[in-house]
Amino acid sequence: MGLRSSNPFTVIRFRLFCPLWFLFCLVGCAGYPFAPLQSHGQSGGGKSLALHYSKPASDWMTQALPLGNGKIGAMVFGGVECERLAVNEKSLWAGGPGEFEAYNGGNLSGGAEKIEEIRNAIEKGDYKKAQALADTHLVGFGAGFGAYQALGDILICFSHEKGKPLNYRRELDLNEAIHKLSYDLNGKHYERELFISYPHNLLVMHCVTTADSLPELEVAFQSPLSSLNYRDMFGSVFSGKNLPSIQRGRTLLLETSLQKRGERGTVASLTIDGKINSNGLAYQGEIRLYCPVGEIEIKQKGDTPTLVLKKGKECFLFFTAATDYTPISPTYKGNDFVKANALSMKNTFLSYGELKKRHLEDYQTLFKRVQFHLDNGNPSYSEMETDKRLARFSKTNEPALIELVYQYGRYLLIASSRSGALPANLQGIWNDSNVPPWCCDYHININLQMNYWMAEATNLSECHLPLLDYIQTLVEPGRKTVQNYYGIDGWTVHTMNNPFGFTAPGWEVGWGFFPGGGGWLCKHLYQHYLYTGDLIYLREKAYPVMKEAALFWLDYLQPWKTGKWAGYLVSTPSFSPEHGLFGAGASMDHQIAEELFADCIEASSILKVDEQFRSQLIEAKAKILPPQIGSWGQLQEWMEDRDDPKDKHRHISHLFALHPGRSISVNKNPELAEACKKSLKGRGDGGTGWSIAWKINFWARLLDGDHAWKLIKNLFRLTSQTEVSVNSPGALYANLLDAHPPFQIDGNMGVVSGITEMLLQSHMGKVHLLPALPSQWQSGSIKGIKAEGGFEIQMRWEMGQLVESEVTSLLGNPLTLYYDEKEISISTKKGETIKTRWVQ
Ligand code: FUC
Repeated sequence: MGLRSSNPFTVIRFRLFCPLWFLFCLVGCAGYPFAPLQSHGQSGGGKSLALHYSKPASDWMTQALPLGNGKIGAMVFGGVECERLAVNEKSLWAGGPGEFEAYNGGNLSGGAEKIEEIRNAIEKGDYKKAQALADTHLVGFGAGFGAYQALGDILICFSHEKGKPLNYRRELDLNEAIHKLSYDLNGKHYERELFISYPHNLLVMHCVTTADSLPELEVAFQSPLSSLNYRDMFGSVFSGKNLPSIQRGRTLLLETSLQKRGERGTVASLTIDGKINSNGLAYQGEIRLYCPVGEIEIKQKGDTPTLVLKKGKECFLFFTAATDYTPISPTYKGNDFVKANALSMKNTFLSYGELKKRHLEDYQTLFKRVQFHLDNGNPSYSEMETDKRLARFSKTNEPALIELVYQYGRYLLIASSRSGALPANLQGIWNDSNVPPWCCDYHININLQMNYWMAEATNLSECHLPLLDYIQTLVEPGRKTVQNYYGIDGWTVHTMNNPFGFTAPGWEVGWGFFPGGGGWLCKHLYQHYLYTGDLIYLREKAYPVMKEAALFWLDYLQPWKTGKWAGYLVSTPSFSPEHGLFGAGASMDHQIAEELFADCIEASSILKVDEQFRSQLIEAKAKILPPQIGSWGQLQEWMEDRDDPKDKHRHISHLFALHPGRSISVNKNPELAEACKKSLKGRGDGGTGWSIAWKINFWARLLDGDHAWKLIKNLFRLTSQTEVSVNSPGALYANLLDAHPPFQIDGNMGVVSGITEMLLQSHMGKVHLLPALPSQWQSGSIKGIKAEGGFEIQMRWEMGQLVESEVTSLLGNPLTLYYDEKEISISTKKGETIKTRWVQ
């Protein structure tokens, strides 16, 4: 332990748990009144972190509010007469081997035999021939791709006496992950609380009133699982097939019982079960209603069995659901969902207080790790309805709304990505359709990765695990795919993926051809190690998968034979994601391969394994065609200088090396960073939700906070456009969900990553504090974000200047702190906190 003091800043270091008197001495010796960092506002701690509205939602996508525990999701409408809870179970997927007997992850045979011919045609410049061959041989077979399915709606209808509800408020409290609703009617007060507990795997709702009793209420379940679920994606390949429709969800009624934990009361259940007809995936959901005082009757209302509560003073509603899906090939079935539900339902015998307490402990352990406060001199309007705040943002630049959207992104990741379930899909976990946009799948040419960019940096490493586990399940099908299409070893996954191991290219080259998916996903595996330092994980889980992805690229890259690039390793065939052209040398492929090789070289040295393989990677890496600067100073998207300066395409794949990659940076290779800037300027400041979010990350990496802020302003606009469009500008809905449009959750997660990158970057081996602080954010503080190497950071800035920072070393790694051209390098001990005063 020591104290070093140097101008123009002061570093104070101490071990956690060191005696207080010693701390005082250190602070005193340094001669600075070292005020403890404060979070100033309430982000992560106070009441204002809530979305709230004065009327019920009337639209699923734009107004209802999301709750989830990673497995079960619900969109809450908050109706006074009828509450609608649109519920989801994350593994409820149509498609897979159960739907299409010959299903094999989409692989169409023949590619491997043709790959040489395709490569030769490309090298000779015969793109027409190459494309024609690819259209037949490098496409996947979409039958059995399936789609994520909506489970249904729990409808809770109250027979209120006539009257106008007053003081209505529905709110999603991010500090508690609880939906709260209250209103008055004829002088009586009514309240509902709703949450979805991860530890209990249970949706829990509590209704209470100051009236003598609740109005009679009816609970029923409606499911869309009765229509044709078969998705004819983009009208291609399998139109006209006559697949059977889904079986109607069967609803069973269980007997009411009179006991709950020895208390008086009535309990009744509705069980919904069925099979998706197309693939036989079995599902079951159970609603349980409990009232300590009152009666519950079961009625058949037409087709619909209904629970009716009479004279209840308060009531509790519980829901859980599961399917027989498992992530294991070849059947992807076998989960004992009935048993799983029975176990979850046992938790209904806990008291409401106990359920809520455990839920809060679990959620807040994750959520409250980060506190964020901004001050730009403008007031906060947290008492104003959320959509109104958003509508005014262009004028108010309201800092508290930025904090809210930031913490909402973290909330959404916690709600949609927890261990033991699939990763967050295009809509996280929420979906109201059986033919959702893009099948609500896993898109691996940007979207899935963007969902997780912020996981480690915003201290939600646990929420990263569903993705990391999922990547493991892609290796085996991904091996078959690369053998099948390219005749080589290793593994990869292309543009679109479902939970049944669809790793083949999509069924049209124009969007489906992208061999870089596997290599890109490996960034996440390695990143988890960089933040956690978990060597066992690196050795046993991450590195073997990274190595096999690198094997794929070692064979896939080809020595170019002709012209000025002769001798370089080039990706062929290649296709810059969703932008083309079908040919050779899409820069993104090269950057993915180069970074994967770099990560494998680093990882194998850390693990002290594979020396020979490492040399092979070092040699190959040096030969990969490096990024090129084109005629208008741009970073070329392809090996040929084809970029159009007027092109506004939403994918900016050729800047991968800038973000999420690390091989281009302002300090390391400024000329390439400058070229990235040109490319970005060309693409403009618009784009779909995720595209804007990516641009925020890019500008942060270019250390231009003011430009990043411009993009934030472009995203923080209120929209209600729900139709699918790749040309409409992205924005936010009234419920702050990101509008691609339509709703796509990547933009919510991507903006959190972007804001974090503006405040902290650590991908270049240094902990760079406030690398891209916009002039708008004059003062503020952030606490609990993390840097590579295992550091937890807290800092405060005023008048655009970093005032002080506290870095806690979690792993005892050496630390280099960097701010405004000042650098401090020190060794650290595990648990030690380094306080630095940056302003005299
Ligand atoms: C990619 C994007 C689209 C959309 C889809 C889900 O293909 O090009 O804009 O986000 O994923």
